[in-house]
Amino acid sequence: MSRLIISALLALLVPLCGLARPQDDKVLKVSRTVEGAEDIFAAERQLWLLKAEQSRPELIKTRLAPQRAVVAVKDSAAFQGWRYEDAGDPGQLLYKRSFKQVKEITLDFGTHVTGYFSLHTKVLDRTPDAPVRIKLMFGELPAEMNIPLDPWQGVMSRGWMQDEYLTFETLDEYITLPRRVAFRYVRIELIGASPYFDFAIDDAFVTAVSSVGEPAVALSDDCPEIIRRIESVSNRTLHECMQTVFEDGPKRDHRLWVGDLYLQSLANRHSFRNFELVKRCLYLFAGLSSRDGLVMSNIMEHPQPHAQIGSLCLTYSLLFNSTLLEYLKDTGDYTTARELWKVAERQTREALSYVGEDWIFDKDRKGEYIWLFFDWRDGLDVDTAMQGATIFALRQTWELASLLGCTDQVRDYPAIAEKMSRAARQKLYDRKRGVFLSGKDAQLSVLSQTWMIKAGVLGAKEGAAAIRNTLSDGGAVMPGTPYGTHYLIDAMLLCGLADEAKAYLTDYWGGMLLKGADTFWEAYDPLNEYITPYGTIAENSACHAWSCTPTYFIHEYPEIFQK
Ligand code: RAM
Repeated sequence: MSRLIISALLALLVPLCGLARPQDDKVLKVSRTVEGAEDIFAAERQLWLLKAEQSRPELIKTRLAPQRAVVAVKDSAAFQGWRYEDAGDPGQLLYKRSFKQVKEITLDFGTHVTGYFSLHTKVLDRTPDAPVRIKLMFGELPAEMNIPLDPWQGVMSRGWMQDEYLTFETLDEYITLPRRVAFRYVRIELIGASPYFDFAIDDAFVTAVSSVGEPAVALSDDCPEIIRRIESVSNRTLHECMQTVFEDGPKRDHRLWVGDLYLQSLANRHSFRNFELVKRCLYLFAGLSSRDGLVMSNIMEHPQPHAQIGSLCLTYSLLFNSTLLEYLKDTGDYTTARELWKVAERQTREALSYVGEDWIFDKDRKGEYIWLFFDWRDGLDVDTAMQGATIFALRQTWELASLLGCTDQVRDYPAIAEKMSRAARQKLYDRKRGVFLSGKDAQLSVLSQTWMIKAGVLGAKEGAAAIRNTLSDGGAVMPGTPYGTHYLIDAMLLCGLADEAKAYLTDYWGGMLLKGADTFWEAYDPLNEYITPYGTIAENSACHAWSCTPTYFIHEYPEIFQK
């Protein structure tokens, strides 16, 4: 199929799904040519990468067995149309039987696991005279396991799907799949075996990996049950994403993103408290920043740590500063914060280069596209949110400088933040409606309000009104992911909307629980189960870093959530 036809199909598909496509032309156009530019951190890079390496954790390995065998049931009342029913004990249904008779079986590990899958074969009768081939399909959710994958509808690689063929040249031994998989269910199908001998699959397990074990923080005894369950699933989500970096998702994309890291570091404070891993990630971002000093949006670790070429996202670069600030508050590690201060200062300086004489952030100021990510919701206008995010970054960077005693380097930040706030109120705030609007079409969105509240442009009273006015307006653009929803809860709490924040969090994340979540999802809209930024729900990640933050809210505000 030609690229043109694929694009046309996607253009039709995406509005139905309600989320924008992450790998569309805009994102790929972000690449800037800075090869010729002076490498401003040339003197420090290697040391930063060495420090990152020194903080690399050993993974904890745990052997886990499947809990039961299951059968798939197509059911329009189930989440995304599929559910599993209990079929019995794998010991009876699989390990003791000829696999030539079993032919196909699905095993359920009872919860989300990330690791290396092994199985053992045993000759039951006569001599193996030919290789055996099986197909494995790993999945996080029932629908992903059961909807047809081909012809492929996804906008990202078909390679992310966790289906694999295994060929046994010899039997009576263990074989381990080299690929790390993230799943709850695995389907094993017989593809080919010789008629002249028989065999069984008489053991199956996963060697689960994570850099953390159990959470180090407990809930109060009288904490409501629903909050307890939400906290536990949030912690499981974070546990699975905490590998040798904070990954965004162990199924997809297996990598470190700045925006995800910021939220993970907040949740980590109240769960696993592994600050060494946060430190490693900060040094990786610093060491792998562009030659002109910008923090790249994401980093892959293998074969050696490297940033995704050209993938720059200014909203994420700025969150490097907030992550560093929170890290310093959590650890008191002034050495790291002092070393990385110059990286932080470089990010806000970049944002300021987009601020016009009218003190408004202008994404078109340099005549080239910049990626400003706030959520995957299709059609979201980000102009006003970016004004807020810039002011927030200036204030956070000022706070960092104050702690480090180097405010002289950013002396003008408080005044600029004030001027930008005043300009925002004059130009972007609709006083009559009591809300911020965004872009040429004066779009009303939740995220415009939340970022203005985070920036301190709206105080508690006006902020609370802006949130209520927006949520009660049926036409407002809502976040389509737990990432955007995190900032809504955050803003509600900043404005004193404690009851609303608790109700919203319980409803949103509790809604995923009701639909069967063992870990929280990358994309979720209570009104649309099929929401996806990727053209197919099969490509969504069902254990996604940025959805783990209820654990942060629940512990950061115990008097609100744990009573
Ligand atoms: C997706 C990933 C990741 C996120 C980026 C912006 O590709 O889910 O978590 O940070 O988008």
